[in-house]
Amino acid sequence: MSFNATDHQHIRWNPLKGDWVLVSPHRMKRPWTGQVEKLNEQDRPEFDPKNPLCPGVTRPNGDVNPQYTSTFIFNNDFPALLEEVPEPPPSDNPLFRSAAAKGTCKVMCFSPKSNVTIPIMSIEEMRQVINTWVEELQELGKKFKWVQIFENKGEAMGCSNPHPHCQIWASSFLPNEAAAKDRNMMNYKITMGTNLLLDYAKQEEEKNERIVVSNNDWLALVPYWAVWPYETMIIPRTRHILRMTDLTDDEKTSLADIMKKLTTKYDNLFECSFPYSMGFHGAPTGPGCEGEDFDHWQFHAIYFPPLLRSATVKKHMVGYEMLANCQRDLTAEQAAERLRSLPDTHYKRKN
Ligand code: H2U
Repeated sequence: MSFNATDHQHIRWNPLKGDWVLVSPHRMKRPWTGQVEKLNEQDRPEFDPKNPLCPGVTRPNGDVNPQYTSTFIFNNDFPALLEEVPEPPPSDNPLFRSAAAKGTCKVMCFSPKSNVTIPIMSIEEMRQVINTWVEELQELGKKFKWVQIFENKGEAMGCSNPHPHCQIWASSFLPNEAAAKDRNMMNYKITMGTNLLLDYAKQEEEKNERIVVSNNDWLALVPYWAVWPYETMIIPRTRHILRMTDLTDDEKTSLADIMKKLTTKYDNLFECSFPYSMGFHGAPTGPGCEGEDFDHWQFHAIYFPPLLRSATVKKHMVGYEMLANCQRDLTAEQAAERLRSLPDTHYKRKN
């Protein structure tokens, strides 16, 4: 019997994180005895006077939101990172190490309307979101080593508020995910002499097995090493781009376009507002970053959606994943094919 990736289990290497994922496609053939439900999604009102993210509303801390008409950004009222805090003393035992952690946390609303999401926002509205991200990255990047933009969408991802928003956490230290990517992209550059994600984009375009959608500047694909069933990445097609702040005007517009296209496919998969955590990774920032060589970096976006079989059945990262190794049943190629074959028009706009 010869090996076939859609029938035979194997492990796949994630060169960005430097770890393996177990792929067990034969399990897709097992009968499913659990429930498969459709979500009864309620249409949300455009404005909710009790929602602390809406325009004109008084937040629990007493601050009144402006009557904003596009994006709105404010300091998180419950920040995980503060700027002015005492530093821990030097560790005197390798088993009990700690280090200083300073930073700031912001919340950013994408729109004044509570009932919109990225797939149903216009390109112009998304462009404004990207412009605000760039402004924040420029500002916070002067001071902090890492600026993490992330969107938690949907209750399944623990999102506390349905109003379209993201968070921005800037830190004085390189978080684990960023540090692993930095290390692995640097090692690749040293060994191969080229940029990991630029090489990867070229290969993916040639193979054309895992691409979901693309445009002039970007590829949205299920990475070869995906862990979550419908995990995707958005990567530049051919240009070497260190950070979101380096995008041209055209690239910002095409980024808005590809984000809208990808999230439309996501919503169409189970005809629900598809939950996910997503965010952007680019070269580290902070004082002195201009003098450092970050050529091994390439700007990209990552989407981690939890859903597996329906609008309500999600994949749980438990048991073997927590104790041994991440594992998936559906192959990355099957997930890409499934997403690719979905309509480009949002299911709510069908008629
Ligand atoms: P999610 O993105 O996970 O839903 O979190 C929303 C954030 O908004 C959360 O970090 C902040 C919470 O602290 N928030 C405020 O800063 N002020 C509020 O009045 C409501 C929520």
